[in-house]
Amino acid sequence: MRMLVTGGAGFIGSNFVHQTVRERPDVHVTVLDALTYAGDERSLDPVDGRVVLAKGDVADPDIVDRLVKDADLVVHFAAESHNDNSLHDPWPFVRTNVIGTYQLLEAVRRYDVRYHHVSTDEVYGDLELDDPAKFTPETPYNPSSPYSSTKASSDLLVRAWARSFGVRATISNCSNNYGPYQHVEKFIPRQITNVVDGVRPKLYGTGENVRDWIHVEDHNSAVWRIIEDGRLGETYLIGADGEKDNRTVIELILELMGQPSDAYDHVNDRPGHDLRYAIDATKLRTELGWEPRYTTFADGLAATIEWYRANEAWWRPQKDATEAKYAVLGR
Ligand code: NAD
Ligand code: TDX
Repeated sequence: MRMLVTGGAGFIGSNFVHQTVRERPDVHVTVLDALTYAGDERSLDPVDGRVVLAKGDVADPDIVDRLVKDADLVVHFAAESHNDNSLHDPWPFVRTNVIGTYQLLEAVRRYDVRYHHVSTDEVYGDLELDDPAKFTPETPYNPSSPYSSTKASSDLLVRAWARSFGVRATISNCSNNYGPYQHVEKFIPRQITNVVDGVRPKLYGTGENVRDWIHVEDHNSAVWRIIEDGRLGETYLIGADGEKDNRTVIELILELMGQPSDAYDHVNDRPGHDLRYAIDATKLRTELGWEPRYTTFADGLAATIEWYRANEAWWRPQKDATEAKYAVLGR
């Protein structure tokens, strides 16, 4: 099988490629990635020789046409993915997330190629802290940020292309991922690398905001389940019952790294900061029999800390520029 993975040099995409090469020798992988600030060729080093990397833009119809024509399956991870950046400059988000998805959909329609769309729980907006509810596939879309609104837009394009044109598509909306190869701009790697540098972790606002953490390997095993057995035209929510407030996560990182658990600073909050995300993954579990493997967050986090300690050469080049961007925002 010939698989085209967009965004395969990013965090989740590169882990997906590693897992695929490891577990599925029959799959030939081509990665289409623009290698933006968030993409790194070195994230594919462990599978060097097993994967073809095409440097290019998902919003460029020519390269998309050429690569989709030769694929049996497209898995679309490429996106501008960081909420804080989207508040500063939304245009790349509209361009990559909306127009890029449009170009891919037109190409898979032209060549009748199976398509899986990787999206986020943020399309549903946020929940109250004391609300027993979780997001389900029936929750109405209500995105808060430029990032989540462009992801919501892309999901709606996929639904329309499936219904109107019969494109063979599935969609997954996953909660917050953690694990190796995540950019140091994101919450968990930012705090781990701060502690390595002797800098105090930075908690936005009160830190009571809740995220539903899932290990990247569990996200990707669910994506494969959906590709193989998901019903066409359907949406599956991916989550592993990992709700934690941000303060608890920072305290756990400090503890696991041998620091006092109160050795962090409160910094300016993110404007429009979503309060809580929580996924009800019943459909995925019952219909497709998927189960997560990383069920103890502290263990997955400890392994992630080890990975960042052992792979400083991978993240070091990004660290100063990332912190300089945050410093301007007082974060
Ligand atoms: P990331 O920012 O780490 O990686 C994105 C990748 O896409 C990078 O390699 C980048 O170079 C590439 N890219 C960006 N613009 C491109 C363009 N125009 N053309 C081609 N490639 C381009 O993101 P991530 O965290 O790995 O997220 C991957 C996908 O998963 C996204 O669609 C995101 O919305 C979704 N998602 C992420 C999370 C999470 O917690 N990180 C949770 C749910 C869903
Ligand atoms: O330094 C920080 N301090 C802090 O308190 C950073 C970078 C973040 N935070 C908070 C903001 C959020 O409540 O931590 C939480 C997680 O922040 P991010 O890592 O920026 O993730 P989030 O905004 O929740 O979005 C992530 O999950 C859903 C991904 O970046 C998205 O791509 C995905 O769709």
